[in-house]
Amino acid sequence: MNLEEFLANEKTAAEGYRCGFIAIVGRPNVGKSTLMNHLIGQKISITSKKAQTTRNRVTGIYTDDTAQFVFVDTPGFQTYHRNALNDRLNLNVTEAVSGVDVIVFVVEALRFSDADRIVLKQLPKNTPVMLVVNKIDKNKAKDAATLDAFIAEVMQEFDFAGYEVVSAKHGLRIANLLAKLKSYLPESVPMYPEDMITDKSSRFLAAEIVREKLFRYLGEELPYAMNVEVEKFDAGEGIYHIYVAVLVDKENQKPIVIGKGGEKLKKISTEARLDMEKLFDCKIFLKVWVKVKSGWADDVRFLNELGL
Ligand SMILES: Nc1nc2c(ncn2[C@@H]2O[C@H](COP(=O)(O)OP(=O)(O)OP(=O)(O)O)[C@@H](O)[C@H]2O)c(=O)[nH]1
Ligand SMILES: [Mg+2]
Repeated sequence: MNLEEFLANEKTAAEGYRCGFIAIVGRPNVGKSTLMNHLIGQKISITSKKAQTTRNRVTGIYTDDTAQFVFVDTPGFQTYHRNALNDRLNLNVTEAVSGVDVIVFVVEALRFSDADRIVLKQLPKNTPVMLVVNKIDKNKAKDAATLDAFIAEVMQEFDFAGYEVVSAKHGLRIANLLAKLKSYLPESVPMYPEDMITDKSSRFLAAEIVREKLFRYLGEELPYAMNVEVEKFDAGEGIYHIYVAVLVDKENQKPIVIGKGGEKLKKISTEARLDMEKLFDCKIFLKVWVKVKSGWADDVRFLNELGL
């Protein structure tokens, strides 16, 4: 940083610029990743109809003239099926909430259950928690009295700092939520460059995009038994060459991913390539293939290698 930039930063701090961390937590499938993508205005965290789409913490950064918001999207807290992968996911959540300035606890409108309660129990006592009721676009949530009664009920469950209602998917009331969250951020100069939207590498984002397509185009159970490894990532001038292996647990899962005449795999890789072209803003050469690696979800050493 040169002197001029340093002085400019000093000035913004003096004028009450804010910057801080916000963790987004909640049970699987309430819309945490969709919400983060809309809060930062870019799709960097993958989403799907299936629970437990998010496996890693993903940081999304939103910067405007008055504040920098550093969001941490977390995996949905897993309350059953114990294995090394799920233990790791839960650890990711508890680590992500420690040391943030404010926590966004997401629930689905008109749905509150023990799975939500268990997440609340994991939260630290000394950090403000904002209740965010998502999916207010759903038909039953459109009745104001019903929604108000639901909010009053959930507010009893925890000492929330406040609440907001949103529809992440339709981008409704996102600005209101941002304004409320801003008041919890400490005065500080921005921590990241203003054009930075995530601290994750392009390599990680590429793997996530392929994983999203597996979640979207394969049956109910299979995506959970899979992972994705980027074997080569060449960021060339105007074109990236990306080589991705899909790891399945058993030999008989391989043909399901590949599909008849390779159709399924082709669809997955075409969709992934289009998303990558949008995100990286350049041409993409993408090769995806399937590899068998048994027992990976219970192999702690392998989870470390994958950075999970
Ligand atoms: N109708 C409606 N659907 C939504 C809304 N927000 C998210 N969804 C849908 O809910 C599903 C789950 O969304 P995700 O963002 O993947 O949920 P998540 O909480 O990150 O899920 P995990 O990462 O699996 O814990 C997807 O099908 C979304 O399209 C919303 O505001 N309205
Ligand atoms: Mg998610």
